[in-house]
Amino acid sequence: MDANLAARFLDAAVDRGNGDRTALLTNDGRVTYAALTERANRLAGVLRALGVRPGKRVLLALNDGLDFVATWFGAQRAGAVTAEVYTFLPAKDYAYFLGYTDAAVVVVDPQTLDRVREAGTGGRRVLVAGASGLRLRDNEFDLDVLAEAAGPDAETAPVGLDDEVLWKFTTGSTGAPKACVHTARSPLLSHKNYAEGVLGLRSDDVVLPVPKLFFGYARDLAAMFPFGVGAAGVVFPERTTPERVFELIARHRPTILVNVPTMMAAMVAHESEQDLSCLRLCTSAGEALPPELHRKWMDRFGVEVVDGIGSSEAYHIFLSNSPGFPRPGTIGVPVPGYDARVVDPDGEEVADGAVGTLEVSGGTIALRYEGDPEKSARTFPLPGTVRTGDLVSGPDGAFTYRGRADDLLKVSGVWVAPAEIEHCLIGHPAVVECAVTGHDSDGLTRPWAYVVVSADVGEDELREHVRARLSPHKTPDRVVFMEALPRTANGKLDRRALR
Ligand code: 3SK
Repeated sequence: MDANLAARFLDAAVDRGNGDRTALLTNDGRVTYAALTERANRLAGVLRALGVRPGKRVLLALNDGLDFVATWFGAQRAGAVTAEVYTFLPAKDYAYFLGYTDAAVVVVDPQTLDRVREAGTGGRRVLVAGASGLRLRDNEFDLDVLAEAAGPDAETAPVGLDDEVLWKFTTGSTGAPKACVHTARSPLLSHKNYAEGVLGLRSDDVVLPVPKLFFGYARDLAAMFPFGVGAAGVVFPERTTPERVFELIARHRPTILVNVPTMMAAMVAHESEQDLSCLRLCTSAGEALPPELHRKWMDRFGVEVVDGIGSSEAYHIFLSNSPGFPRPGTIGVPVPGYDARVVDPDGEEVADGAVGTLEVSGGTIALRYEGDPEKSARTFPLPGTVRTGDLVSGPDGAFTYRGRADDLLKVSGVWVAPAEIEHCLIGHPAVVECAVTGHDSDGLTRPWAYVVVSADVGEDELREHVRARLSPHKTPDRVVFMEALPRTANGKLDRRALR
């Protein structure tokens, strides 16, 4: 069967008789599978007319909504390679992504248009969603006008399982973001093994994502995987705040919340009464979920958490807990289809329970980082294997996350994982979020903690909280109180900014 993702996720749903079912819940109302498929078809025609040929990149700098999803699937229908980026980037970052992807077409909306213009599009075609009333320039096209003119039926470009169809960007926390190049096999296998196999996604599910759709974790779970089972996703353009999440839960009564630890902490700290009884699951990924936060979440909301770890390199979540088997403080076991090894710096497997770096093999590992053969060779030592750079111990029933190998601190001659101190601090009732980094003190590295608190608490009390629970050298030299911790676009802690 053809592996074109538009055929596999949209046409298959319509063919199964789901045309009238809800595919998306947007601020403008519900969108059926038939309507989404027609919009995607029209946009496939538009992209073709603008010169997009199979294998060419289409860059999305679009806020979440119907047009994000329809353009994405339209580009897939046309055989293009999709890549999507955050919508609050400065112009210089769009210049980077435009050059790096060499996109044939960039799709923007009124909010991103000016910064993309400032970035300089170099004669590329710019497709503008929601352009009505805007004065467009040369090479800029009104998406609605072109979609109206395009036919509702579109040719589906033949795509094989091994064809490159999408790029997922790394967060760029250690340099410029790189694209992990994926074939059609990656989303199809992740859907089968994680969404259906682990989460048990079913047709009556409604999935609400906390991160925005440019982050593959959210895009796949809210605007692709549900379509494989006739379920629905909620998409909304506004920034996600706890208030907005609560409001969307009340309005759409989702069954699955796709969450990240930082939002879980903010939701727990929110004082208002909330009814989350519609949720059957809350996924947590993107960062480690401290066991204490997991406990606070359960005490407050009682919604089961399915904690896992994924990456753009591995396409999606590759280790996870599963519904009915929560193991707080762990990231679970390999998702079906993956093998995980914990290795020492020489690549030798460490003893059971010892800490080492995680290597994962499976059918969804990226082919390469586009344009970076050295980094690709270091990260993907064999086809289908990725060195994640994550420190873990396990299996012992399930893997435990110990931090990023490159975040380790050498304090008093001993390696210290910031995650251990962070997990301890979050156990203090007043601590909502925290991060620990190394601070240079006369040539020696000392741990400093940065905390967001919900109640009056002093530095000494927090240092004492750690001293009473961990070895003395792990007590932070300083505790810095902050309004919020710096975060990358997809909600991960930005340690570089803290340092
Ligand atoms: O955490 C990540 O970086 C990630 C990336 C892609 C898909 C899923 C996840 C959790």
